[in-house]
Amino acid sequence: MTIPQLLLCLSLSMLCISSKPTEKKDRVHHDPQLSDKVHDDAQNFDYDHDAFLGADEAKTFDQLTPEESKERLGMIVDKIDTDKDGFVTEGELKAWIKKAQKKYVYDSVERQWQEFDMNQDGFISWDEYRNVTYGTYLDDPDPDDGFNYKQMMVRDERRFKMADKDGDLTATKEEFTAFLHPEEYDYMKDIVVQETMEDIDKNGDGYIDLEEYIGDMYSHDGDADEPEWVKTEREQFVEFRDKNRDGKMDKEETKDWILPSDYDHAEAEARHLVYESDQNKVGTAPPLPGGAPARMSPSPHPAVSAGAGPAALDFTAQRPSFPQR
Ligand SMILES: [Ca+2]
Ligand SMILES: [Ca+2]
Ligand SMILES: [Ca+2]
Ligand SMILES: [Ca+2]
Repeated sequence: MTIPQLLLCLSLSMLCISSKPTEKKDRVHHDPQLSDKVHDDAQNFDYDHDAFLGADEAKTFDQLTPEESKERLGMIVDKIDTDKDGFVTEGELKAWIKKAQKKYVYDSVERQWQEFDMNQDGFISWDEYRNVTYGTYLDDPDPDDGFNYKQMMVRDERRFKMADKDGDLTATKEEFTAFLHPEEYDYMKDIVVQETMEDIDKNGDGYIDLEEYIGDMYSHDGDADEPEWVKTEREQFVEFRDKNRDGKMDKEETKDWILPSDYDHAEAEARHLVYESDQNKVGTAPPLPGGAPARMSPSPHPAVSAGAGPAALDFTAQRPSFPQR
């Protein structure tokens, strides 16, 4: 897909994201929503802007003049085209939307990085992490809460070593991200399952039975009757969680529960945009002789300018009279 095509078809894009019901205590790791805005293009394009830019960046765009918006958006589209061949592939688009979707992960790592990298060498060693997090306890172990801290430290060390791919007991930024957000990394999924099972498996037999499962999300507190949602959870356990019907959840069953293979919104959106652009055939640049893709015009792209239609990504478009954020 060419860049002008992308910009035009973004204007026609509809992101179909269904909101999930919130549960009392959710152990399940879902991908974050692409936006928390209501998606109704008839009102405004806030939803699409969030999905494409991330909420913070989209907010920034609201403050810009039309000229500034055009320039910024042009630069962003250039960035999506990572191999700089003038075409945006489905893969490039998906990677971009995913990055916006996961921005909170990278932001949280950035926030914590300075705090832990004591000697500022660009790495976080296990010693640095341990000293910052448990230094006070290690200096003066309090026998009353000591057990808890020790347990937490042992658990952190195990997870740190798992994230530390090359085993040098020092985390690069990538390894530290895997440590702080293990659910985002395939190679960390086993330890996410292990930690969750340890939390819930009160009798320590290595399985989660029905009472342990319910006990993790609901405490009776003397209530005679269980609320309706707890009854539903009991049914869920029997019908869906305990797949082999032996009355308890093993590792695999727990993994299917807490790390479901969610519908991939980023992939769906990327595929949708590519599909739309094939339908529209608007703004296609003729291929160069020999079939080589034509290099698109440098930013700001004409397609980003005001008046290019009710573009979802046209940050210069006149909005309907709804209150601005
Ligand atoms: Ca360091
Ligand atoms: Ca390492
Ligand atoms: Ca158990
Ligand atoms: Ca089972």
